[in-house]
Amino acid sequence: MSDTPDLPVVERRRTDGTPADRTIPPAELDPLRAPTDRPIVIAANRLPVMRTDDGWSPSPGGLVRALYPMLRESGGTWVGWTGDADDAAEPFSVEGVDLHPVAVSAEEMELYYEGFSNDALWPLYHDALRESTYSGEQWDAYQAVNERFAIALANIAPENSVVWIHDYQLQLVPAMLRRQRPDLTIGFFLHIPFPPAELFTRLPWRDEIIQGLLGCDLIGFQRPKDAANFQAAASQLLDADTDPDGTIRLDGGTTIAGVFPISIDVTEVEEIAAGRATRQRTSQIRARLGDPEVIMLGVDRLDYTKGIGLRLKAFAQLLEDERLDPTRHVMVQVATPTREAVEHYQDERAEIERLVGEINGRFSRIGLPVVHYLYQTLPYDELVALYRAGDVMLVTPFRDGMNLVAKEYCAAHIDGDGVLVLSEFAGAADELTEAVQVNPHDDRALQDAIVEAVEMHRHERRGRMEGLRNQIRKSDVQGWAARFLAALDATTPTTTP
Ligand code: ADQ
Repeated sequence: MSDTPDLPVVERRRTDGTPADRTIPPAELDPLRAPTDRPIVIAANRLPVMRTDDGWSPSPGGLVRALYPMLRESGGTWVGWTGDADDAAEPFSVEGVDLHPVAVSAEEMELYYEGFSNDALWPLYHDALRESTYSGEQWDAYQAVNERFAIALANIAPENSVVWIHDYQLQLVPAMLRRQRPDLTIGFFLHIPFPPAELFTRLPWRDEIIQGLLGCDLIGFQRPKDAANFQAAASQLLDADTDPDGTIRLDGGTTIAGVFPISIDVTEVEEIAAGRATRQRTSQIRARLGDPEVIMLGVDRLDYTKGIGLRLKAFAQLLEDERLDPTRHVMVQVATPTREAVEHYQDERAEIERLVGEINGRFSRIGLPVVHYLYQTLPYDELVALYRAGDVMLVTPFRDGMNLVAKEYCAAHIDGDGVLVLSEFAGAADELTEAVQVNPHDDRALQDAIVEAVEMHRHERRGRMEGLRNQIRKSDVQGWAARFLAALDATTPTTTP
């Protein structure tokens, strides 16, 4: 776990982005200690562990690394699904943290997870980039699984403990839990955007979702705009009272909508990046790519929100127009397999693979493809070596809650070089203002941004990267978790809605 000496004051912000008056002094936010004396219980769709040959081990990733030590210290528990259908495992413990599995059947996996969560909510919450499927059967499964999580939490959360629920799969749990356990302090963090009311109101079960979330004392969002959208929906749909400081009042209950932009484990990435094995691997990657002048890099889950196809088209157009040269400029696109059972994802993969084939067919030379495409999940140290090898990182989502890849790239560039091209529609754009920011819907602007990044003078590149790295160092994932939990601890439990 990383140390964060300059941990900022808690970011309980107003919905317009300015800090609210209720702040937690930095002294209370030691990231090595749990920021509350009360036991912490986390609920997320997935448990933070993976099956290995010897049993279970903690999953990789900054979020798990940030929360695990806090849970261990507070004697807390993590409630979630193992990821396997019909897996009714008994509670167990991994590295001192109690884990409480919630069973999800194969049918529920299809209806609650692939269906309602990933084929109704996910596209709707991302600017309705794809048509959502609204099905009563999927909604019933979503309610049933949320109820199961709420019952599990009600049974295991110690009296007056702090419960922190994560993400769009579990939005009904707060109110369901509040009804059973008014003694608990309940928080929720939404990792993805909250849509504007014009879009959100399309959802047939819009009132139920807002009521579900208003069971919380504190809801954390990535960006001020997400918190403002939620407040607007609560006011418009349920006639809730809302204050500019994020307070929402309804039926005697009070919920705060706050802004807590998530981050990464900066120290971990820097340590991997500085290792000798990574340096060697970075040189090897460059050599394998034919020692090009500029390596452009994309790293994403293969999701239609991430703008991968658009980026490939921009690259192809630049080659076509001879603004880029296939003998000097190459692109590496790593795409993690994800949600492969959902049709929109199958279509997206087919389109990306068609584009890669088309571009390579046209511009590659024997033994030297111009686009190197990996449809694989890579080990983290390999990813960091790739980040280091990347001269220009292309992060061009149409809409993204935050985008951790943008932050990981900057943290990995301990050499102080490299250029980040970043979509204005990623949450990270609020903080990473030294990136070359672009509207990815504007194809010419995207092409110009890529050329600007490729041709940027070394002095400017280094100046911008310094700014980006300073920004990221100011707020890592440990600080994020500590700020959220401290703010949650400071709230007063609401009354039953
Ligand atoms: P995601 O949509 O999954 O997360 P992102 O924030 O970019 O998006 O995180 C992806 C993570 O996966 C990164 O940590 C990255 O290292 C890893 N990854 C990507 N491709 C990989 C590959 N090929 N091999 C191995 N690892 C890979 C959701 C929201 C985001 C929000 C996060 C956290 O959609 O907007 O930033 O949650 O809140």
